[in-house]
Amino acid sequence: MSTGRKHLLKVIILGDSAVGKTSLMNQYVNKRFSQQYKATIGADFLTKEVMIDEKLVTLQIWDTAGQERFQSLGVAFYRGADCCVMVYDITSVKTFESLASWKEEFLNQSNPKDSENFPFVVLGNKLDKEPDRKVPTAKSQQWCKANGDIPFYETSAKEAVNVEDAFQAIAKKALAQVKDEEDFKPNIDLKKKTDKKTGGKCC
Ligand code: G3D
Ligand code: MG
Repeated sequence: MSTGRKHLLKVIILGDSAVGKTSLMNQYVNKRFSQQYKATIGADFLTKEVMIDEKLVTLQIWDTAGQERFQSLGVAFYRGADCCVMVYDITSVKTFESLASWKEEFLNQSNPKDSENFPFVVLGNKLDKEPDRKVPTAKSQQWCKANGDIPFYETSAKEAVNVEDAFQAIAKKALAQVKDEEDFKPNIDLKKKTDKKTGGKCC
C-alpha cells in the first residue's frame, strides 16, 4: 500500500579522479556518454525519478566537480546522504586501493547515526576495457564482503553496461536507509514534547 509520501533520496558519488563518476551519472540520468555533458555539469547534483517497490522516489545524485583530487568536498556535499557510491576503474589498481580511504573519509565527514550499517555501493567502472583489466573481480568481491557486505557491480558508463541495475540497487539501498531513520522518529517527537514542557517560553 502506498503511503503517498514523497521520498527524496540523496546519493553521493565518490572515488578518485577520472574513474568515470560523472560519466556514470550522465549515462544513468541522461542516457548519454559524451564529453559535451561533462563540460556542462556545473550543478551540484542531478535528479531522477525512479520507481522502487511501487513507490516513486526522487534520487538526488551529487557529483564532485573535480575537487576529489584534493579530498576537500565540504560538509554540504556529505550532509544527509542516504547512500554513498564508491567508484574505481578496473584498469587502475591505485583507484581500487583508494576505496578504503574514501570510505573512511565519508564516515568521518558525514558522521551517520549508524556508521556500521550505512549503505555503500561499489562500482568497478570501464568494464569495456577488459583487456587492460588490472583489478580481478574476485579481489573486489572479497574487499566488499570484508567491508560489511557492500553490493558490488562492474559497469561501463561508455557502453551502458550494468548502469541501470547498479543505480536501481543504489536507490533501493537509499530508500531502506531512510526507512530505518524513520523508525527513530517517535523518539525524536517525544523528546521535542518534553523539551517544550520544560522550556517554559512560548509565543
Ligand atoms: P570522473 O568524473 O570520475 O573524474 P569522468 O571521470 O566521468 O570525467 O571520466 C574520466 C575519463 O574516463 C573520460 O575520458 C571518460 O570518457 C572515461 N570513461 C568514463 N567511463 C568510462 C567507461 O566506462 N569506459 C571507458 N572506456 N572510458 C570511460 P577522457 O578521455 O575525457 O579523460
Ligand atoms: Mg567528474
